[in-house]
Amino acid sequence: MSGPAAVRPQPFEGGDLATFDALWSALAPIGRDPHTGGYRRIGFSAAVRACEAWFVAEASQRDLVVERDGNGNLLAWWRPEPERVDHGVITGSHLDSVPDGGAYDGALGVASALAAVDVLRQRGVRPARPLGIAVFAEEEGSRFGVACLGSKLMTGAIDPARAVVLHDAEGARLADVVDDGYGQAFGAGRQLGPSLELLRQPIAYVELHIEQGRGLADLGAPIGLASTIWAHGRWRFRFAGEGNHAGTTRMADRRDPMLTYAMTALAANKRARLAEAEAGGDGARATFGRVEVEPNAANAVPTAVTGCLDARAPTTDAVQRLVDDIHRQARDRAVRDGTTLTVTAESVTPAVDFDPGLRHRLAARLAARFGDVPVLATQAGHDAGILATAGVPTAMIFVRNPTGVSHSPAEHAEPDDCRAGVLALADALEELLVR
Ligand code: HGY
Ligand code: MN
Ligand code: MN
Repeated sequence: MSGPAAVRPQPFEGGDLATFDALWSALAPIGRDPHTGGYRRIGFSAAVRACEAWFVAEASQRDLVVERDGNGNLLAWWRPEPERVDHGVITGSHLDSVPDGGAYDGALGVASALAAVDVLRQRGVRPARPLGIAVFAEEEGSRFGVACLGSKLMTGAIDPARAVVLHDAEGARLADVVDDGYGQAFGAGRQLGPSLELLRQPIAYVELHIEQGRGLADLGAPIGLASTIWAHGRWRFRFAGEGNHAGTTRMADRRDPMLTYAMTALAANKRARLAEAEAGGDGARATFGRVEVEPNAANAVPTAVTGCLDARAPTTDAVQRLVDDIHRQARDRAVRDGTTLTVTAESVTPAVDFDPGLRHRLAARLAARFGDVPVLATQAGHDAGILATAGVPTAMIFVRNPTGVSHSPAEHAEPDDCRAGVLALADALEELLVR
């Protein structure tokens, strides 16, 4: 990571903050839990539909033409030359959140894209090519378990036949969601499946996102550019044993899957810490963040425990080695506990290197306003990674997150840094649109 020259972004030029602040204050209340302050914009839910309605209204107010595909993805076009519809530039992000997530993850990129259109118009920029603002569906994979489901369906990175039968915790399948009326919103008559033609051979995709880490805060920089996304994925570890009475079953007679799960969670944490120590701080991540217990009764030894392992590492091979090591230790422990183990890969995303030529071009453009912009790797997955893997030249602009906290109600970005992000995105888009 290189450090920036101490350059303060010029004040929000041309027009005041009203445009970004108005966008943000209209979006912020949607899907926010009054008790926790976190967001419950779960994929394809009423809260996400309300966010999409906000987006469509704001896009329409800006005379952007809104299109949908059959996967729940949205695209709002600014076409200064109506007959010029291809080889445009795409920006945007996602509006769904993890349960009790933060306000900025995804939403900041969508609101900043709309505000960047306002800045470009205030500058009098007349793009030589179309600009599309994308809103990708179910990026968090919080409902159907597959991260970046909308962009993976668009790019063909997941088989629609597998996706359509994915089900949520209540047993509803994606097909049911499409059929329950949401389908009309999917784009009348369009099917789930590859829809990259909707982007019309873009020359670039540039996604602005709050940084999910402290890199920029430690460097004292308001914005940065992304170099790579670590490989990451989710594996379902299902431990099965023998359900029984918590009181009358002797400890020696138990086949308790909770024990095997607990030892596996400890082993996963230890293995990732070891990799982290060996790599001087950035070697691996292993998290069991979601656990389902059957029958989940206080006075019953569980019949089964299913834990979802989120594993991440700089390379695809390193993630596979990490998961294999954890799987082997879990299997050995299951033998000792008399339990059985089934491991299923739910969502796997390879490591991504963003387009260096595009990054250098944008860094040169941003230097005028921000000086030397830091370049950071990220351990968080993004739709930008899916588009990059599909061959679209892709870049990401990060906005400083003072605490680095994300996927939490405490996620935050300072208004000045959000404005800097809008200016950076407008500069980047202008660089790509005017020729
Ligand atoms: O989970 C992630 O890495 C991203 O925030 N969806
Ligand atoms: Mn995100
Ligand atoms: Mn996220």
